[in-house]
Amino acid sequence: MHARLSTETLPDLPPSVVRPSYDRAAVKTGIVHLGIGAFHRAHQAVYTDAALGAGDTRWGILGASLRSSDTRDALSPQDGLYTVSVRDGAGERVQVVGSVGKVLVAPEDPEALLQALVRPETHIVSLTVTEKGYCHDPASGELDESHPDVRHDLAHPDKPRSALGFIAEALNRRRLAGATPFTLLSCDNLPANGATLHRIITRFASRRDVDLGRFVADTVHCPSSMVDRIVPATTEADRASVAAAIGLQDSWPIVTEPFSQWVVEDDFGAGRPAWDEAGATFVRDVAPFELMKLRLLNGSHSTLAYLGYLAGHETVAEAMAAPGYTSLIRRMMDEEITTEVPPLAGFDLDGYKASLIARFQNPALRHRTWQIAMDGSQKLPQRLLGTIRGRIVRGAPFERLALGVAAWLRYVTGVDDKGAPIDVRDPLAADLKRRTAGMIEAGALVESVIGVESVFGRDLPREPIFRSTVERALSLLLAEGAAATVARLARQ
Ligand code: CS2
Repeated sequence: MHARLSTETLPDLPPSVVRPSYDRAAVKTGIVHLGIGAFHRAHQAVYTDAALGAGDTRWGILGASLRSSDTRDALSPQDGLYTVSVRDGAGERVQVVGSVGKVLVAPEDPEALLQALVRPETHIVSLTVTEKGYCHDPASGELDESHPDVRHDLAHPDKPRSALGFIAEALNRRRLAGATPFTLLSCDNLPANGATLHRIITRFASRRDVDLGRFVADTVHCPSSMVDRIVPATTEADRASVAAAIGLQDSWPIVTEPFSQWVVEDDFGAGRPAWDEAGATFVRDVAPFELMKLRLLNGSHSTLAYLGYLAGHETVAEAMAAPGYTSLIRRMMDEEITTEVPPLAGFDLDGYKASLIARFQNPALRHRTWQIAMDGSQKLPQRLLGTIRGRIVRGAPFERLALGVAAWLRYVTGVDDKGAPIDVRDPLAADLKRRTAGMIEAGALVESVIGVESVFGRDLPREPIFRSTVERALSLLLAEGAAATVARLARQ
């Protein structure tokens, strides 16, 4: 049995393992991060670790979980230290990251998190709370005022549950104390994530109090950012291999790919770390990068997840190796998505698409299709449906994109191609189950599911070409299964 990774055992790491080069005891907490999951720990925390290493010690991270205690339970005995194992077919690079200090569990003690948010040294509040954490309507991008957490947090402002409730209460306390607000940095895969967060939090705050609403609207900076790194959930096998690599036990290491990208709108009200020195790109307008990434990477990812899962492929790399899948994705990108991605001067789009294919094929990552399939109702609008809208306006075909949508529809019926039940995780799972119960015919299924306005809006159900193309794809999936449908499309 190995000793546990911690400040005390840090010197015992083998020399090949990269570790914090700075004095962690001298680091101040400048960032509170809401939603401290694997993605944050493989991405922003790594950039921040490098910025701390460059000498600016104002930017330590205090992490907060809005739901469960497992990250805190794993990291506290390790003084916040954890391992990042970067893997591809060529090998592994291992790093111990030190930018995260304390982790709070919001439901255990909401007041402790509020106090951390109110401290004047907290200059940035960043978020990875996933799409559903914004309590919004994915099709319109507006606050969902009927959301149970929104209602709860408006009724109990000092005992919030949602990210919005914590942020609004903290901003209110700062406002009443005459202090400046913090910058709010969304790192979730939402289109125009900064502007979207600004709109939602302003609406939420003005529902609490008109003056607070005005304060938020006028003074809070919400830069947009495009985040990219593939980070599968950690497995027991990962824990064992990381322990072997570092000679210490780490309860929650992170496994990820070599690729990492962060494009951030340079609009911080109260300073920021030198994340650019660690490889982040600061730009005036993130929108073209965001659209490119959401549509090409995430659109393909979701399509692979549903078509892969239905056919029995456990991981993305496994699906990519099955007949027709790689060709389907490549042609979907080239023939149906590229026209709907804004041009970026001097950017090598072909190289980008080729690198996506290679990343999906990374044999060293076990990225489960089931993991990506989660929360489809929150993901489809920005990943596939916006692209389809563009194709419809152009009068151009979108068979493969429609197959992605049909595969989601097939997935949420809750039974796979072999008749086995699917554990569908989605905030709308119960509604989707009701809508699909007992239906076996493509036309009826499409009719019923595209009526979900928060996913499809009001416009798509009225487009005959949308209906008929999704219905055709779904008929094939129902009659032949995902594997045969993908193989058939590859031949066409
Ligand atoms: C994935 C993303 O789970 C998912 O929905 O598509 O988490 C994806 O791996 C990241 O956006 C990559 O940057």
